[in-house]
Amino acid sequence: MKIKAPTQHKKLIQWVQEMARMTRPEKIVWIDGSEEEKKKLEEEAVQSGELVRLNPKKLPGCFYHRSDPSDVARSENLTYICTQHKSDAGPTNNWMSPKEAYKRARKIFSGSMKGRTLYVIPFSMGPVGSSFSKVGVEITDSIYVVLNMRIMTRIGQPVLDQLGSDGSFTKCMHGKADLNIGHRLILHFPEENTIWSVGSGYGGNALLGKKCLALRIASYLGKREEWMAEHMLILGIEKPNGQIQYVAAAFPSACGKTNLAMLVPPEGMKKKGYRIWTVGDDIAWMRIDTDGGLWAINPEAGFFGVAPGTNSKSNPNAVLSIQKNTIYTNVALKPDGTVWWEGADGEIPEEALDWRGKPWKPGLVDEAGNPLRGAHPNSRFTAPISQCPSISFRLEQHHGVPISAILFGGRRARLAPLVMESFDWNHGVYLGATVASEKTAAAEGVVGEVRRDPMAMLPFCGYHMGDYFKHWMDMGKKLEKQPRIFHVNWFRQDKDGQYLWPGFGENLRVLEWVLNRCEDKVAAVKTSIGYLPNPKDIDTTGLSLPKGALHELLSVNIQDWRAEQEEHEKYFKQFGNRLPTEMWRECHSLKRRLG
Ligand code: GTP
Ligand code: SPV
Ligand code: MN
Repeated sequence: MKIKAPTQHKKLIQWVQEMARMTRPEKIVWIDGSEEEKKKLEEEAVQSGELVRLNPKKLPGCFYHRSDPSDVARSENLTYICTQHKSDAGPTNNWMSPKEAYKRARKIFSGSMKGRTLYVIPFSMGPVGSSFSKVGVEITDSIYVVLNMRIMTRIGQPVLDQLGSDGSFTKCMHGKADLNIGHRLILHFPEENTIWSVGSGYGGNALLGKKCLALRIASYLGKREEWMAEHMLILGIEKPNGQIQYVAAAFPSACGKTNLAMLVPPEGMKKKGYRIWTVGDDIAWMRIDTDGGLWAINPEAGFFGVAPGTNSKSNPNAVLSIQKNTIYTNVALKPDGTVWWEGADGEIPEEALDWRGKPWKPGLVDEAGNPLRGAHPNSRFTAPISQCPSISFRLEQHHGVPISAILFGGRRARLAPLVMESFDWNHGVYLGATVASEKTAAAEGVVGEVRRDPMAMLPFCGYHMGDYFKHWMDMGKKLEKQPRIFHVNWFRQDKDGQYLWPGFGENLRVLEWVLNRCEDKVAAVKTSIGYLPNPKDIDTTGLSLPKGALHELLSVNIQDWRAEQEEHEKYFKQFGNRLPTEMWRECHSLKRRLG
């Protein structure tokens, strides 16, 4: 197929031709990123039923999409790292040889775009032209993907201009094929800077700039080029004295990054003078600058956030961000052309269409007697970060923001205290490496199961996890000004299964302690697992915690931690001699401290 292309980049044109030969589309469209193009695509998707236009008075510029019921979360068991040597993918990734991977995917891709349009989306992760940024080009046959990429990344002609005639880019090949789970593969070729994803239309499987490029491929590049690609939110905390300090935090999927990134300070802390600036809610790219400190950008331009539980109380800034120009996926659709999900503002609708398109009303149950949900638990909104009231004025700065503290955390009903500080960088890396969390709906599988999720990167690290830990240790050595590392847990429960900590905006109370520690303003209690706060140093003014809750939140049960340490040891064994010795040292020191 001869193609007309708005670029002189020979390799790019050749690649598009090659992919078109394989998939046989009816036509090829280069995405320029213009408003007219957006309107046209929206119109076409509404005509075909791929999108529903929502009530233009109540939700202007908003659209609704349902993905296939078997395609509503990341498919981790169909996600592969395809390196020449199996050992380079490590024990925590699925591996396939590049040869086998291309062969299998080519079979599915072959002729799969017949009668469809092939879109070419040039995109930049990070501000166009920043030395931090990376360019990708995604090919897709999904308008939904184009419109989502338009929100989530910077796309179109400026990116092609930046690429010039021979700039390097990540080849991101995506096709829906027949959306059959048996014909689904999400393949990464870090050694060839290439991604092939076929058979899924769901976010993390199909918006290839996000997890595939910005984490799996980028983590590999980061190791090679001495920087870090992490599953982290970034937020600025403006203190009463007007100074803003930036914190990056890694929590597993659906464990509170979006919420923390745009939290609203509780009344008392607002009065004290605290204010929050949102830089990013999911991904951080970090590098060491000439000042010897760690600097971060958010490579994304939008939020792909969890809808259920989002309301004006839990996350007012998210609610304000999604009133216009937002794509809603797999939530419930109300008769008035607006949307609803479990835990949304307002009344529960008397009737709606659920995330599968079936008539729904409150009180329906499935065969097992469980309540039927209107929205899928992993239903999402896609909204431009520019619509967030707390957006940081430094978002577009090519330099990023300096990071003072790094937080790790997961969902732990027991064991992990509300907050603790590591003894030093290496111990902090250990806290990150041993993060465990109860599984959420963001990935297919059994919800609630506890699994280890090192640095919240288990599904996203593009190479051997042991080498990844080593990279963290090495970065620590190179940093003259190391951020302090902390571990937090907003999800500890009492005997009756009630959360002990109110969470959400109140988490700023914990962040205040974190910043005070960074500035050596408060002392801490040295325990066998790390530095814990003196209860009096967590500001609980205006908070009505159940009696004894703070004490319990900050308690360390030595018996339980001994058992936990044994689990760490077992977990680490799988990494063999690629686990850095420093990590074993941390593990054994913990054992010694626990006595
Ligand atoms: P991904 O987009 O999947 O990476 O997830 P995320 O880490 O951004 O998760 P998000 O902030 O969307 O939170 C997901 C769920 O956690 C929602 O149901 C929230 O209501 C809940 N949640 C967030 N913060 C807190 C908290 O501080 N306490 C409690 N109890 N729940 C929280
Ligand atoms: C996550 O699962 O961590 C997400 C959503 O942020 S997805 O883009 O599907 O990966
Ligand atoms: Mn995520």
